Amino acid sequence: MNNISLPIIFLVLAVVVLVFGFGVVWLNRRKPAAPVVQRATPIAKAAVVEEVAVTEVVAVVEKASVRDRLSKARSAFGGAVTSVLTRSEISDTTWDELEEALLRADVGVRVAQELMQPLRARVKSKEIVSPQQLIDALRQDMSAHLVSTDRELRFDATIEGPNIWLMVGVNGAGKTTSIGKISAQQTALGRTVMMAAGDTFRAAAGEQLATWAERSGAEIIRGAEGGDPSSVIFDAVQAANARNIDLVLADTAGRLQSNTNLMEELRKVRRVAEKGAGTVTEVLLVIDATTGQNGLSQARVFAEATQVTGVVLTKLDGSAKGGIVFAIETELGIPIKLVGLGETITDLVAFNPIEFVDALF
Ligand SMILES: Nc1nc2c(ncn2[C@@H]2O[C@H](COP(=O)(O)OP(=O)(O)O)[C@@H](O)[C@H]2O)c(=O)[nH]1
Ligand SMILES: [Mg+2]
Repeated sequence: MNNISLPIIFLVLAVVVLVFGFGVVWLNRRKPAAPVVQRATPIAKAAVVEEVAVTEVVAVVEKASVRDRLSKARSAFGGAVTSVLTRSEISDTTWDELEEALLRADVGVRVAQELMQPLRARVKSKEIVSPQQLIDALRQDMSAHLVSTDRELRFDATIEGPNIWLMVGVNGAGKTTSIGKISAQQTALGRTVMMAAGDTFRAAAGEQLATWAERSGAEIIRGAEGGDPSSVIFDAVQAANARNIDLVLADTAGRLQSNTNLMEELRKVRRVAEKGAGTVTEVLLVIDATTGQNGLSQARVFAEATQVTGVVLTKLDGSAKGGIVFAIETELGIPIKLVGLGETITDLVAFNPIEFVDALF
């Protein structure tokens, strides 16, 4: 062996080791995704047979993602928390930073005050002395603000005819997408679902809903473009009743909330929906979390018109303004029932306040 070939052998060995190393890393990163992808499909096609398995998969997907998906909300709020914790004592700056972070997260002025005032008192009385104690107390108080609400989706198996869940909200909030996700979850629970394409304002809305019906294994009734939304929903309820279907998920149009006609139309939709065999057991207001405090004024208008029973807060994955949760629950007393964390069929989870608050810190 001469002097030149030895370094070359080392070089070749180094390359082999590197390639092998990258290969192992690459394979490991691919592996966890595989079972989810393979088993996501049966939600639609064999819901009853795969009932348990599918529910499990959905649960796994949820668990893994909530904290990750809230990274944007955390980056807005967590920066202040870190800054408070790096100081050795609680100062004026501490209060300023926390209050600013709460307002930036869009909890609203009232809730920010409700959170800050008791903490100031506890610091004054020396019950709380360190920044760490202050942050821990804030986290607890934030969770406490959100407890004792009934977040269960109301499904009454004892009523005659199908349960009707109405989806309301402004355009683009995520109504149609959320119906698709809810349908998949309810189908996985063993319930049969009929969708009602009550957004007759645009033809594309019916198409979009039909795609979700197919994906989630639901049936669908559609009306003509520009047709009367109430009659589409009425027809869907009648059809569901005739076929013994458990649940009607009714989509509605959502032009701007300042449009009073929309509110009248929604009142009518609700009235007509119950004229036949079914009962409206949920009116879910869909709010886009990225709209912040604006979502609160929407909630007010819709709640007055339609007796909203719960909120679906969508796009929390892309929002730094998750604090709207506090404003909606404390100022309007409407429970957040579901949160949207992305655009795919599994990206909707039951709202868990403790998990939510923890994800902000
Ligand atoms: N990132 C994200 N996008 C969402 C979520 N929910 C809905 N969207 C998207 O928001 C847009 C509007 O949704 P759509 O259901 O058509 O709203 P609608 O007008 O209220 O029916 C679509 O592009 C959806 O994919 C969510 O939870 N996260
Ligand atoms: Mg829609």
